[in-house]
Amino acid sequence: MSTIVGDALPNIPWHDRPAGSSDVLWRYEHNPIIGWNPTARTARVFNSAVIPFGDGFAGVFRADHKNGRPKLHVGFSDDALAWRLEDEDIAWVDEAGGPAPTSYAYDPRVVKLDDAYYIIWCDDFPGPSIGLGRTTDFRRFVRLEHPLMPFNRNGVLFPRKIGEHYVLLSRPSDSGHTPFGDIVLSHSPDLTFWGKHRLVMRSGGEGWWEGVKIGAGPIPIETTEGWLLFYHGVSGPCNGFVYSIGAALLDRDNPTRVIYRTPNYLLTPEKPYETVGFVPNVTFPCATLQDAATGRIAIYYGAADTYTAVAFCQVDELLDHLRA
Ligand code: BMA
Repeated sequence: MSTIVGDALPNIPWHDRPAGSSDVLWRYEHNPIIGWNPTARTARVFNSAVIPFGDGFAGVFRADHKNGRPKLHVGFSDDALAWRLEDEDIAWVDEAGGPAPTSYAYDPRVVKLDDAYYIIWCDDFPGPSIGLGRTTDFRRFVRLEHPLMPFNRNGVLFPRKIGEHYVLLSRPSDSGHTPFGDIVLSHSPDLTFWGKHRLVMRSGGEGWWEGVKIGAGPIPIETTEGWLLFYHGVSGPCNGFVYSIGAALLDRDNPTRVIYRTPNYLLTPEKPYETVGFVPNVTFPCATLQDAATGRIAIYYGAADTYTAVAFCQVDELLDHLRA
């Protein structure tokens, strides 16, 4: 039985766990779903966000252009696996309707909040900070005030107010590749003014796989037992960072309280599309689709800063795994 609080999603992409596997999170056998040079202008599409939209799905994709700069692109899909990506990046406007281009933009998340879709990403402030924007139709995209000051590279909104406040997870950083990082949480009454900052989880935990830094992944999933948060955990062997995927359960009314946290990663770079690419050894989750009727979850992650890949799990099995 599912413990997910939310809507049924009968058209969620799904493949059963492969025979012989006991993994809590298993990869889609046809990964990656987006490979090198997916459009004329773009070299690599990864660390991207998808969401149910209309009869199908929409997405906001991190696309590194052939000049090396990341931008955000829209895509649409009927099955959330085969994507029609636009070659032009999003033409942002400001709240007055004037052009508001990004100099770079990466690692988007998308969430439906109230009557609109909000996009949150790493933006140039100058220097990395959190950008926020809104759309209702995935055609017109409006940039809003930056929620946080530089430097911060990783913003994730909760899908509803908790009590009186919208809630944002982030990972304060430096302006470079940041050899540290914890997950903090901020509150806002209006999505403009943010405060009451609180520490949620620190890097380290019990494992070296998350010893350098951790950051929230997809929009947290509400369950009857708490908020299910997939996150990235980074270790620092001698030849660079390694990004793996873990999960935690946060208190439903007070998400600064961590109820469970995986001692071991759930997924780490193993497959060639995860270990070989523009940045080897990266699995970086940015979105999920979930079906409250069956408890199925599809997780979208960037692989090796090059590919888009999908993994699956069943919410009850994951909660049992976290409790163990
Ligand atoms: C992080 C972000 C991600 C990227 C990762 C590995 O700091 O920049 O976009 O996937 O590094 O390069």
